[in-house]
Amino acid sequence: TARLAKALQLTLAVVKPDGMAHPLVLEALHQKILDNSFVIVKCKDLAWKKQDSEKFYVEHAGRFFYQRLVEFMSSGPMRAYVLAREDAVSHWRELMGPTKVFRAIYTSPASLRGQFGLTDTRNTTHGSDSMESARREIGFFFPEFSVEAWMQQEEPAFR
Ligand code: RTP
Ligand code: MG
Repeated sequence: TARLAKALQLTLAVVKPDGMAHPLVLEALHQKILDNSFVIVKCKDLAWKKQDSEKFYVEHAGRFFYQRLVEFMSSGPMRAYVLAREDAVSHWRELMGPTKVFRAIYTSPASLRGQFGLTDTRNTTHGSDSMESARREIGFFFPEFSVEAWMQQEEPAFR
């Protein structure tokens, strides 16, 4: 029904290069997807050139961590997911844990960053921080996918 589709949100989740290099990150992430009733709408592996990285993180241009961030994000393979769930954006952020690794370990040891984060930059995963960011970021990673069209379905369909 339309009600079902309206309750759903989409978010973008990305396993960053450090997460792809760790043998347990994908397993832990998939377990969280299952335990929390997320649906995987899209999934793909990709790798960025430095220009992709700079474009995606343009809002952080000039910050002290920008250079290492863009180099890190173009240093190896990534896996991107479009995830659907009620309240997907904030729920996924919760499962990732805080950005900074000390805070993640200290306040959310069971989160992905709490378990696997290496540094404040090499923090395992990305998750959109709002529905607006999710729309922009899903478009960046999956240009062929239409969030609008997906959301307008009477109920989620998988073709
Ligand atoms: P994201 O956008 O990736 O979900 O992360 P976030 O909202 O939790 O953090 P944000 O402040 O938007 O920063 C984006 C990414 O930049 C790297 N970062 N490094 N102090 C540092 O070294 C630092 N601060 C941020 C992280 O990879 C962070 O996810
Ligand atoms: Mg952010």
